[in-house]
Amino acid sequence: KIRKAIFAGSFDPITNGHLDIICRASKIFDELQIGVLHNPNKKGMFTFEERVELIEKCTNHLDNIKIVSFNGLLVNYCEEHGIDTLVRGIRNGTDVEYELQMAHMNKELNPNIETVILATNPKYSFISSSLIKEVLNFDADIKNLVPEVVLEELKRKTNRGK
Ligand code: COD
Repeated sequence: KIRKAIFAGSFDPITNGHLDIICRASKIFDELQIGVLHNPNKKGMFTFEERVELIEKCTNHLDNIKIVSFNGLLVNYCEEHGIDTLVRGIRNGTDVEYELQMAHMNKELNPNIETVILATNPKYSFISSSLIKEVLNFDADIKNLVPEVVLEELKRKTNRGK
């Protein structure tokens, strides 16, 4: 049986923390879908198309990745596409509480789907898309925190950053 998993998120934008989870999960499963939340009502810094394009550019060295869009309940998307595992990442205790709550809700919604939680690589434990956008406002050097293509795009969009 082919093991299909999905790593879902907003990815606004993708960071080195996300990418690390993607690379590690792609070794565990036969196919890893990257589920990009498509919510036209939620305005982020990057459009849906831009977020997808950035993920494409930094995952093209992996051959079992598929970038997909979803809206509505994630477990429904999984059911419709034969996916039985949700991959999530945790950075700290706050993430643990949030992820456990989501895992339990998703289990309630569909008991056939498992959540697999990977612990962050410690060197990325403080990285989040929102903190990156915040420090960029102050021209911070974020080159170790996001993939090169993301850095270029962030600099282009904001005229800030190093
Ligand atoms: N290191 C390791 N992991 C990381 C790092 C890092 N530095 N940064 C982020 N991550 C992990 C996050 O913990 C998360 O697991 C994943 O990467 C994605 O993160 P984000 O922030 O891009 O996306 P989220 O967490 O906001 O995405 C939430 C979903 C969109 C997946 C969720 O809201 C959802 O499934 N929505 C659809 C509706 C639904 O089904 N709701 C019911 C949920 S119970």
